[in-house]
Amino acid sequence: MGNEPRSEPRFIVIGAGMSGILSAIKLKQAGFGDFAVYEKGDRVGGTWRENTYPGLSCDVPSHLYSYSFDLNPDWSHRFSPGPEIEAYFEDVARRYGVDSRMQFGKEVTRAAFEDGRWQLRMADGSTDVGDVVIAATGVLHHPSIPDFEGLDRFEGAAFHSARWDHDVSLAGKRVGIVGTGSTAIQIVGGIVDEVAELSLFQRTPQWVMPQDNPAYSEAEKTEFREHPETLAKLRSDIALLFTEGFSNAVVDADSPQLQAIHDACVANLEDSVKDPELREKLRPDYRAACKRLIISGEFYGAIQRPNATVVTEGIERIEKSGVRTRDGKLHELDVLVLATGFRVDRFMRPMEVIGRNGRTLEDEWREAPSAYLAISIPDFPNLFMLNGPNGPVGNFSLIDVAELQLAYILQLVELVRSGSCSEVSASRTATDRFDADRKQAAKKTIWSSGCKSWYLDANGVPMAWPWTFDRFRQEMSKPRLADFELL
Ligand code: N01
Repeated sequence: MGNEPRSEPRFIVIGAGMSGILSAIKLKQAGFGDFAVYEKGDRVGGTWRENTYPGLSCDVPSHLYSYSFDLNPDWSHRFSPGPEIEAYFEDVARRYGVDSRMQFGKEVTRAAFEDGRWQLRMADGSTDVGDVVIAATGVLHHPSIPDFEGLDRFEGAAFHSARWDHDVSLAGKRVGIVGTGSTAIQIVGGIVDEVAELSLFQRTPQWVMPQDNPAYSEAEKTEFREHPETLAKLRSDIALLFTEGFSNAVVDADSPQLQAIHDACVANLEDSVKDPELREKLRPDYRAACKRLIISGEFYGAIQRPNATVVTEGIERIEKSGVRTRDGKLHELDVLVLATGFRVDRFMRPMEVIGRNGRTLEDEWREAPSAYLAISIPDFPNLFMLNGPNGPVGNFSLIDVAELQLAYILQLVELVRSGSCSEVSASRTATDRFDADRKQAAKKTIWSSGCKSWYLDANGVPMAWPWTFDRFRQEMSKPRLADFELL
């Protein structure tokens, strides 16, 4: 305490996706002029830059999946396609003048807290020093590639869904898709009409929530443009529906809303899938929303096309001409798409992060990644995460989550700027208490109701925020300084 005011702390933002762009805009608006944004890719956009697969869209309504300070009257659909979302982020970064502050092709490989400042090193050998680091590094970022025997011997084209190879034409091809997560389900709808044969390799069936995706008319867009209050009201109406109908439901497995979601999914399956054998193949044996709920008005129609097949036999190995399943059958393929998800426990890693007294993030997260209120880690001062572990990743629009988190972080940083302290990090006691409380609360969530999903950590404990979104909003409104170590 009693430090010199740091009128100009230097910020380093890592990542130029949705939350990195947000950070740059908000830092600029708060008068923090000294910051750099490092991005390993060649442009902004994060997940929307990396995912380009056919059928890509966002399963959060577009008017909710937008920055609160930059609503977009021009969204084409209730759930707009991926390229439109990517264009929105590029446009926001340009209009707010932060794209010029971003350095691309700069992968941060090491961040170490030494002599009261963060020393950064990039893959190209360059370095930088900052007082505050904001890790806007994303969650669903590192592809998870199964170690199928023989994958490297496949003679067709094989790629992960987040590394789509657009040089490979799918027209008239036999295409296999491994996985039945949100990604695979969107891809099925995106390619079934183009390919000759589509085989969906399903390890676990999914509940599918039906959803219309109407286009906004030109008249509606004009109305939104001319009357921003209409647009703001639409957003808050959607937010309320989302909060009450979904966010509050997933954290209370006994809630009537969750039962309503389950019933809607069962009815969707019963009403949409005609062939009883296929219907049973597609029927999960766990509750809806235990895994990330699939939102799709297209999947059941697409998978019932004559050229589509659901393969439920496990994958034995990959051979040069296709996938051999455990029943001995060879499924001959020209293209194999691995829609097998992401390594969600990585967060900032593989970046080497070293906190106070040489403590590494690997040490800190040996058991599982965790962070006080999803933001701060003891002994990693002035390092803050956006959409870090234990946040509401499965509950709400991640844009709202990041906006609330950033406003909270800026309140902490204000302590550094004013000279109240020079180092801020969550205390060990508060972090342990938060961890114990969230693990206890997680027992009541739908994610603990008996299925395997990416929400669970290596010990089978849901990592996501286990309380209501209102509680998250409340927590983010003002830091409880007693929970921080201020030096
Ligand atoms: O990944 P996933 P995803 N053999 O982890 C299967 C977001 N998202 O990319 O269920 C056979 O959900 C695995 O099987 P199982 C959204 O939050 C958002 O689809 O573990 N199969 C599963 O079916 C989503 O939840 C949008 O038995 C294997 C699939 O691969 C998150 O991204 C759009 C296997 C992986 O599913 C991740 O979705 C798309 C193996 N060895 C995605 N390994 C939006 O709309 C894995 N699988 C915003």
